[in-house]
Amino acid sequence: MLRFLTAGESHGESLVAILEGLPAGLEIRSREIDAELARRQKGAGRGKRMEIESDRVEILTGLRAGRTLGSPLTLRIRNKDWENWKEAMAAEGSGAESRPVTSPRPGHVDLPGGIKFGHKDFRNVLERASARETAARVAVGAVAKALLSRFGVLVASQVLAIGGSRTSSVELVGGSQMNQLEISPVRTLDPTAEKEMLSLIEEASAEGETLGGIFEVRAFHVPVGLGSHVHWDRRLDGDIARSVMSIPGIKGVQIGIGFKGAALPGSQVHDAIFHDRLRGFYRETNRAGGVEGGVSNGETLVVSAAMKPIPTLMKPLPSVHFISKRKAEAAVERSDITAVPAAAVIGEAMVALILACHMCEKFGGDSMDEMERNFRGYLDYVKGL
Ligand code: EPS
Repeated sequence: MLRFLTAGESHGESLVAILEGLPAGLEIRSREIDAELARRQKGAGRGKRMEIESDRVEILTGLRAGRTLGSPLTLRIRNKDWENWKEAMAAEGSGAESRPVTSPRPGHVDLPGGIKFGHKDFRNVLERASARETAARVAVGAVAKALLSRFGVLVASQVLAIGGSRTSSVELVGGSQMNQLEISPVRTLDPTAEKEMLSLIEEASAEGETLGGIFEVRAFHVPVGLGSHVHWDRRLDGDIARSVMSIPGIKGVQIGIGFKGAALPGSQVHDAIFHDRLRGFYRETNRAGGVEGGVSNGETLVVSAAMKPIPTLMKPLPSVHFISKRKAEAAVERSDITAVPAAAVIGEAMVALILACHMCEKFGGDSMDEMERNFRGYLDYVKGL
């Protein structure tokens, strides 16, 4: 079983991730992880923090001569901003009294988290709740992508909407689109929507507002048969929904046409089945988004997610001072105007991790060689059908 944990506070010394369950012999390159970290840092609408950080991974355990040992892989990303927070965030001493946060932000975990954990200073909540943590997820996601690429599985993403601006549907199929997406400041293939999104972000910035949006993650060449229909917690769609929903700010996740399908008759929702000698079983449509009954069906996996606007508003909403109970404006912390392009990259990481998890479960093996043998045997079986 592949599993991971992250640790670290937004303005603490470092973020750390431990990924356990990787087969031995997988080649990992730190520069490939760094490239993914840089993709997460990009995008119009990011705040000043991204100007401070230039995230780099250090691989502390689990790797020898560039290949996994089968032991836990530990990754560290240092926070450059730590220099400015050494006192306030020190593990010991009395510096924690500086920079308190006492008026909870509506939409943020400040208030429920503070009540739950008994904190009177919401900094004790927000330091861990910060989306800074997602840098660690992207680092482990990059390792998951390295594993998937050995089996031909590729994960990509695009932004479909920011604020009220939606792209006209350009189907993401890979190839040269991938470069185009990296160049776009809002990760879109639609130049008209790109302009509109950029001006919405500028307007929001001028008005002290924030913006949400929608992104889509696609995984190409996912083999048929990942996940299972036999029990609720083995379903691929359930795992994907949970992992994408766990990204800060995500309020909805859909697979395939998702919510749209609820209003259509069955004949316009389900994907007719075809077969030919070359392709085996295939579909001409993919409204299911690559999963039927909790099991991948061999078509492209299509997941989209809606992100709410970031709760830190430069023109804050009314709130209440936690101690005095007097009316107060919600706390203002440095933040982003929108982080939808970054969330798309984090979405890729989460989908890659879940797919890697299910690949390890299905094809098992303690080494990459063993896993690849199992995979090839299964593909031969599928081809023979
Ligand atoms: C982020 C780091 C944070 C924020 C943002 C994303 O850094 P700081 O709080 O020091 O500015 O810029 O976090 C949030 C949007 C949030 O809700 O916490 C990052 O590394 O992505």
